[in-house]
Amino acid sequence: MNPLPRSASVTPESAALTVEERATFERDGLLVLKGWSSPALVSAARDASTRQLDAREGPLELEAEVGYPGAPASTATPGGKTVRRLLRAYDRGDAFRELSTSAALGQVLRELMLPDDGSGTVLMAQAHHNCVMTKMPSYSSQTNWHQDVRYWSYQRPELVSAWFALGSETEENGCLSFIPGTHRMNFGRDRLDEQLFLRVDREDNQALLATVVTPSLEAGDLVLFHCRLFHAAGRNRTQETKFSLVCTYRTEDNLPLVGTKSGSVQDLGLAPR
Ligand SMILES: O=C(O)CCC(=O)C(=O)O
Repeated sequence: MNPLPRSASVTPESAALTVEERATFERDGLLVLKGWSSPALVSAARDASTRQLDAREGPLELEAEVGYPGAPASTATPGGKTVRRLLRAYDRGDAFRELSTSAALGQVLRELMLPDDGSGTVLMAQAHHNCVMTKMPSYSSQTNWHQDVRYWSYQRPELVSAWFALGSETEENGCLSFIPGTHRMNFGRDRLDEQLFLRVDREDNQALLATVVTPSLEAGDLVLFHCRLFHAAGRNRTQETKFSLVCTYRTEDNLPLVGTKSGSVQDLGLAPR
C-alpha cells in the first residue's frame, strides 16, 4: 500500500510545516517535502505530460530557443525540435491545476510567505514557470547557476517556486542543485556574467559552490525554493524523459510591475480550505 501523501495530513487546524521546516526554508531558501503529492495525481500529471509532449501540444518552448550549453544550435539542426517546456501548465488539465493550486499547498505557502499573523493571500503567478519541464534524452541542455528572479519584475524579489517531481530526479537525468542561503546574500554585478549567470571562474563564487546540495527526488516529492536562490541543473544522460511541474507564487501585496511580462497575465488564487 502506498503511504499517505504528505499533503493529505495537512488540515485547516494543523500547521502544515514544523517549526524546523520553516526555519530550514528561511535559512537555506529551500525545503524538500518528501511524498507530498498522491501517486494517483502524479501519475495523471505524468500521463498528461507524456501525451501532450508526444502530440507536441503548444505552447511549447524548445531547447534550441533557450540556447543553453548542449542545446541544438538551431531548430533546423538535429534535435532542433527538442521540447524544453510545456508552457501554460495550469491550462493543460485537472491534474496540473490540482497540484499547483491545492488548498494544502496554499497552507504551506502561507506559512512560508505571509507575516506571522497570517494576514494576506498567496497567488500563483501565471506569467513565470507555470510549465512542465520536459528534460529529454540526447538534446537536453545544461542550466547554469542562476536566480529565477533575474528576469522577473515585481515590487519585491520575494516569490517562491514549487517543483513537483513527476518521476525520479537524479544527477544522471539532470536534477536541480542549489546553493543554500544565497537567497539572503547580495551579489554585485561583477559576480555574474552578461546573462546574469554566476561566474564560476571567481574565487568568491567557487567558495559558495563548495556548499552545493543536490537532493535526489522521487515521484511525488515537492521542492519549494526562493526566487533569489541560485540553482542549476545538468543534462539528461538517461534514455527517459524527466518531467517536473514547476509553478511560482507571490503574495497579493507584491505586485508585478506594470507593462512587464510579469504583469501580463492575471494571477490565480489557490483553493480554499
Ligand atoms: O531543469 C533545468 O534544467 C533547470 C530549470 C531551471 O532552473 C529554470 O528553468 O529556471
